[in-house]
Amino acid sequence: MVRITSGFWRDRMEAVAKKGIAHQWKMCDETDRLENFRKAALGEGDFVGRFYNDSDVYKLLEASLYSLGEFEDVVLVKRVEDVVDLIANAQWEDGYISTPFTLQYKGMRYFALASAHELYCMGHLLEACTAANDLGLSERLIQVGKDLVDHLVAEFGPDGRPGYCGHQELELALAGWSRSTGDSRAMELSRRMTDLRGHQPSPLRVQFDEPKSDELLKNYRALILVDDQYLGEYCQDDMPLREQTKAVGHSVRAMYQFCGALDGYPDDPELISALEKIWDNMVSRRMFITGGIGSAHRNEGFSQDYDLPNYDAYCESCAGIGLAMWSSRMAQATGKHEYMEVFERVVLNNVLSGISEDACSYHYVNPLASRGDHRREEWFECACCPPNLARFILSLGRYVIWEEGDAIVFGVPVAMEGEIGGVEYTLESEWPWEGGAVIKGFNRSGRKRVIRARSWGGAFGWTEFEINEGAFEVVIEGEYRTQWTRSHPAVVENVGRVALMHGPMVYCIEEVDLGFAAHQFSVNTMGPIAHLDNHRIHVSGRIRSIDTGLYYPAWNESNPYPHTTDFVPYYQWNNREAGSMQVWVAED
Ligand code: FUB
Ligand code: ZN
Repeated sequence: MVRITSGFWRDRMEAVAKKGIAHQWKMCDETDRLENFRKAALGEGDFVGRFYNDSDVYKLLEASLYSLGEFEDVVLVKRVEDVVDLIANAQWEDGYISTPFTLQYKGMRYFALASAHELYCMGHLLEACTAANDLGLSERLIQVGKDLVDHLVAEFGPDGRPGYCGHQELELALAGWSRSTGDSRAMELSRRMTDLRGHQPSPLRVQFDEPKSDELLKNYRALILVDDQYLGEYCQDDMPLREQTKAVGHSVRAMYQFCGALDGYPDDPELISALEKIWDNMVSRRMFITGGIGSAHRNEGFSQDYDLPNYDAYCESCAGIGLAMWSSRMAQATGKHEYMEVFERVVLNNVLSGISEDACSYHYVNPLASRGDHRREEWFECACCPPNLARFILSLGRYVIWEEGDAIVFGVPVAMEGEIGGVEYTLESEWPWEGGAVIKGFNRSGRKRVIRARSWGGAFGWTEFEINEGAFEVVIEGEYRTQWTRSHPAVVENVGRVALMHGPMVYCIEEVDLGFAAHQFSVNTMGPIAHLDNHRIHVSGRIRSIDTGLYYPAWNESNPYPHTTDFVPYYQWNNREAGSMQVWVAED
């Protein structure tokens, strides 16, 4: 049990719990996402929306359960009961559930595993069922989960057909359900789906030859087939995961796949070694400074090494959440602290940029530069990100503390309290603005234990303290550095530019502070910097504002216009009036 108690993250949780969730349920109502379930229960009416709209309801239900585990809210209790009824009524006798396939594509269950998202949606439903089981809430939803797993095992288990979804998700959901309920069939099915993926002929590929699947697959041909040949890289179905060395394809799919595989095989050295290779490729060549991943809009995913375009970055909020989920699992599987550094980076920058201060508007993509035309929106036609942000923010505690042998590992110094392995603890900190933390508590485990925490700030790595039985208190020293950062020269867009970081926080400049377009400011990295009370950082530089002509001789740059401005934390951008923004700023 972990409770985030105060400070920065607690504020984010409260915004989501008190405003964001109600707003998102309203949007689900207004966009027929809930109506689809009502119609499916009756078996009549037109399905409205995209294949995967059911998943938005499931993710929001999961977020609502986390919220109820922490905040009292009678209106939300009623909402959850109603939604669970809708879902239970739309579930078939045999446990199958999908509103588009109940209403529109009748008789076509599993005809298009690559595109139809049935199993992806069921995976999100199963995660909500797992949350209900973990929190002891909603027997009815837990029963939905049991029936669903019975169906999945019958259909795709050892006595069923080989199959898995074009969009990974079910693998991690099955493993989570198994952990929560002890149902080993779910874990076996999760492993089976991971193991089958990437071997040819793929069960996804053969359906492209079926004329009756055409209608369902048509929008995915261009993504998955190249010259009419099945390559499968888009959905990581081109080779077995254990042979993969690079991060490829659709980035959310990739992240969920890595999570599901690790959940199934947390101690498998061959799998971990493959994931470490993919990780190295990704963090050294394919990840933005914000922890964002996915450089290309075309496939919502990875492209080539060092292709990290600032204005056109995709960096989907869901991909950032997926990377955070994978990072924490990698840290737990390997014991290496580097993974939690990426966790902090992606969560504090890419993920939090996805949600407004009031938690009621969202970025789907999170670029590192903007001309002023990119704004948060209150919802999207493809609305995977808003409910994913809500559930992640409310469940951060699941990713930041764990046991490893005798050690209690604190992966991130978020202010929290709880009990783990017989050790009660309270962590106090000023995270994410300052390194350092005080951890105190009471060891009732009956043996000596180790408190292991990252030495946040100056030096990286783990710091360890042995604690005896009884009361303990340890102080972790840490001081965040403020530093100008450059990128590898192979990243063409960043040549001659610098980014400002304070600890794990990436900063940016915005037109609303500058009074002119952000790309016209160049910064003096040798000049003084001042930390302001509101976490801004004040710097000096000059304005590149030229009133000559379109072109002019370089020696004639006679107008240096000194100027000072504030950098603001990147995650806060776009919370004020529209305007341009830059993370990578020209160096004077
Ligand atoms: O396909 C379902 C979700 O919608 C994906 O994860 C996102 O990238 C978006 O395409
Ligand atoms: Zn998304």
